[in-house]
Amino acid sequence: MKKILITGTLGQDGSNMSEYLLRDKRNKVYGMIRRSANSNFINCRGFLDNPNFQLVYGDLTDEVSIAKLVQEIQPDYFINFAANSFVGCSWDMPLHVLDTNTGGVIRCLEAIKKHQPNCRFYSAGSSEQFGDVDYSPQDIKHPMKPRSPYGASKCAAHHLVKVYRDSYDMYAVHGVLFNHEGIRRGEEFVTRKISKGVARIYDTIKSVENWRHRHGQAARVKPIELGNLDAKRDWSDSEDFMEGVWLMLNQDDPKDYLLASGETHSIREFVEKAFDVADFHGTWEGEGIDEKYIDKGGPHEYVLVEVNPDFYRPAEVEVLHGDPTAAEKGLGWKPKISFDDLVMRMVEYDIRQCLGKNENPPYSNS
Ligand code: F7E
Repeated sequence: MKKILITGTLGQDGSNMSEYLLRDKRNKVYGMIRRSANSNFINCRGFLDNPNFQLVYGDLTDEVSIAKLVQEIQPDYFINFAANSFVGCSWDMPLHVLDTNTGGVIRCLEAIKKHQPNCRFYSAGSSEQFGDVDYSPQDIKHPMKPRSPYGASKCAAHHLVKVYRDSYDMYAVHGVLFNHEGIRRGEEFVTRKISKGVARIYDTIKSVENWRHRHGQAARVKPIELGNLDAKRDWSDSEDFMEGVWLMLNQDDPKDYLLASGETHSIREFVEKAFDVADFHGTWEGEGIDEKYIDKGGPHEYVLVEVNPDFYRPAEVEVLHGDPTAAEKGLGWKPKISFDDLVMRMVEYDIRQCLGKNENPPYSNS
């Protein structure tokens, strides 16, 4: 049996990776979680009782816990998805971001070096490393020009993985992953904020409209408040990336790759697609902080989105657009889920949740 230690198990990537690996009965997955008074297990409900899955406690900021896990489990693979991953708040707690995202990687590498040197290590990198980009699409050789404490922490982790690989002959890779989303995504990230907002508005308008038909009144809609609508991101479905990460861990020789869809779309486009799925069709009106997305198609006019400068960042990464051809050639990896399908899947799932279906977010990629 292959023993795989995964951190960040409760999050989108950790839960998707656990589920991806548990489909092979020869894998035993140890999912690391931090001790918390109110952990949210919703992403893991589908596999918590799988006999090949075991929850273990640890914390990236506590080297004792990381070393103990590696010593006791003797994993064949160590996949580090835990991070302080929200770019927006990385200016508010830069030291914690650095301690978790960079110090945490050193703690993992040190534990492996000391207790299980044959273990293969995956470090989760980010397109935020490229930051203020020089050219598009970006490839793995693009210079690191981070624009946030988060981006800087991932750049440092990238360098450290290479240093340990070269210095100690370890199998350690750092995958540079562009934005990846899905129905397990946290609500602080813009895609899930939009898909949940669309579902909430859909639910409000549709339920009131049934009533309204009798009374002729409009629903009271709270618009989705967003920051920079012009930023562009290269979005994929997280489930697609799990295969790419696993392939990166199973090369003959360790090599870093970039995973991306190869397309870029603005926040504005994501908003339009998401509302299309719910059959609302707005138009953009106004400029800057006065810009709004308004649906005038029905008997009532609804403001669906408005700008709130509180969501602007101190420094923005304006455009990210990845070139996945190296991963296709070197790993035989290609994304399967299109941008349109990703948006549709997220909005439809969130609408079902609003309608009271209360299903666990399923893992569907096969
Ligand atoms: O922002 C803009 C915001 O927070 C995307 C993480 O997984 O991907 C993610 O980082 C864009 C930015 O993701 C809102 O200014 C506008 O330009 O969804 P996000 P991110 O910062 O790209 C990378 C690859 C990672 O590694 C990270 O861990 O959307 N934006 N209005 C907004 N963003 C948020 N969150 N909320 C807004 O209201």
